[in-house]
Amino acid sequence: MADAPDAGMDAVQRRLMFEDECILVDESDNVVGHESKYNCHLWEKILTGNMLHRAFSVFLFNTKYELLLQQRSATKVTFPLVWTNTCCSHPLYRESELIAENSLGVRNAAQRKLLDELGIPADDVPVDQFIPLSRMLYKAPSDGKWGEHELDYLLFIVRDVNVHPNPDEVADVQYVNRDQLKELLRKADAGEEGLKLSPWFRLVVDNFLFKWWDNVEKGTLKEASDMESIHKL
Ligand code: DMA
Ligand code: MN
Repeated sequence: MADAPDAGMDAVQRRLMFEDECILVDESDNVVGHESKYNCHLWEKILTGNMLHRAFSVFLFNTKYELLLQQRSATKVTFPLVWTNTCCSHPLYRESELIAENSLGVRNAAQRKLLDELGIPADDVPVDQFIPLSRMLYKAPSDGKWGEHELDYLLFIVRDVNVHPNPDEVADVQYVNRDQLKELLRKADAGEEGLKLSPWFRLVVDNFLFKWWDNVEKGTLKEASDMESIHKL
């Protein structure tokens, strides 16, 4: 018999897989239910059932306008060891993270996970400082058993913060300027040093990031925000 999908799963990640209850949405981002993180990320279920769920991706810049990247830990069930934007996760099916107004639920979740994954104190990332820029819908396989199908809120924040990565979540971190990111993209494309980028980070890089980086530098992120659109990528 084939192994169960969770055979050999890291204990910390297993707990999150069964305790975290994700928010199921339709393609217009209306809440239609809830489902365990485990079921939401099983590729077989993604392909057959409706496991589209709400997610967020934080892009944190310091005041030198460098972007903080993280490398996911080796124990992450989906996309281990890939380099990606500052922090990604899911708002959970709970009152504080379901608040739709001004994406407050998602911003509350972002503050929670920046502390959990990167040890960034909540005071360093006040919820009113996150600027939701847009939403994107995408599907991506991780390996044979796991993947993503998400409606992802893209949140930007410009702050100098204290960072203490949690080794259960994060293998490494680095700040990059535009040229350093371009060099990482080149290496990933060339397959150099085994460097891999997450599919959702790559979608944001290819479709939006450098344009929005201009807005970061000019202090015009709010003007760039478009929360009416959902980009199907
Ligand atoms: C899921 O991130 C969200 C996106 C945008 C890919 P994740 O796998 O890091 O979630 P978690 O940190 O909750 O494990
Ligand atoms: Mn997900």
